[in-house]
Amino acid sequence: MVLVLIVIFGVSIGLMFPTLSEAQKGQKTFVTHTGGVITTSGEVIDPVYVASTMEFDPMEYLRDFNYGKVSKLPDGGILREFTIIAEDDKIMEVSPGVFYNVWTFNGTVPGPTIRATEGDLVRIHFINNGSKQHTMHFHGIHPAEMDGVFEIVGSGGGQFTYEFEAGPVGIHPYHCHVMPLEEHIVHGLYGVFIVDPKEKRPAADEMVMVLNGLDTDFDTENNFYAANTIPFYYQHHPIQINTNQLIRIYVVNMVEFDPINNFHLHGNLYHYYPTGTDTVPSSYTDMITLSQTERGIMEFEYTYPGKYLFHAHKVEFSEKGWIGIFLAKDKPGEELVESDYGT
Ligand SMILES: [Cu+2]
Repeated sequence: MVLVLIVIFGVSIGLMFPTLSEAQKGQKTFVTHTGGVITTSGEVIDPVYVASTMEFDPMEYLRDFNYGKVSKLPDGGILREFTIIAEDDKIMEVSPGVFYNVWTFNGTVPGPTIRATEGDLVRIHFINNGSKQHTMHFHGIHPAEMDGVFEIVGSGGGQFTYEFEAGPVGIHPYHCHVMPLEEHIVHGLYGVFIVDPKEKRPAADEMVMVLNGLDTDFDTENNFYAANTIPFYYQHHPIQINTNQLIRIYVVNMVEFDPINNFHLHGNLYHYYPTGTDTVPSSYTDMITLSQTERGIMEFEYTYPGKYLFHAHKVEFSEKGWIGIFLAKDKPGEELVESDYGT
């Protein structure tokens, strides 16, 4: 299995905070061994400056929920229809100068966050435009033939329609389940499926964080780690939040090859609901540890404004990209910059 990987220059993954203009200045153009011409993004991956090649904006993904095409069923129930297309030929700059062959659902890693209410009928029109066999396997409760394991969907336009009732309430991953599974997962064929309770959760600033790893040299060890695919993204582009506002994070660990991952929050503790299936949190903590596909809901509020880190407390992972910053501001609408709080 030969996959395209072009490491163009030493990767800058230091803990630095260059301005956008510095990022742009750092762009370099190279000719690959096959004659292709590639321009890197500079010191920091930033969709503003790499729009031509960047297919994925982690800031947009963070709060992007796909509720599908909604219609009413004859019995009064709700039908939510989604079209998901698998591809396996995209090349993405995942870290400055590192181009990686990503396998995608609807063009991104992770795929779209699919969201429904408990009891809705979910219908997924799945099209495999890839060069390999793929499926969609949802965690949750559904008939055996909708499990996306034995009903293999062929390459080059194969189709399958998954249909099941949304449930149980919570956060569930979906991923391709074709063997070798680790290859199909580590290249990016996964996403998040949220099932809301009929009685909605309290209003909150909601986000999705998929913890993932990138094995860019194919030695079955990850070279990079991230929340939402791009290493260090939310450190270079802090997430703006408000003080005294409920923050709700749907978190899933999809890291392949490593047995555990974790999520540590600075200056605060969170209520944690494993799998999101219970209304009572299991713990009030600043640190959870997750095996692959373990997931849950975190809820917290910041009292004091300022800059707070969140990261894996498996230090290797945070130093290889799984780290970010919340900028908590007192006045909604105000745009904070990191320098307001020092570096
Ligand atoms: Cu697959």
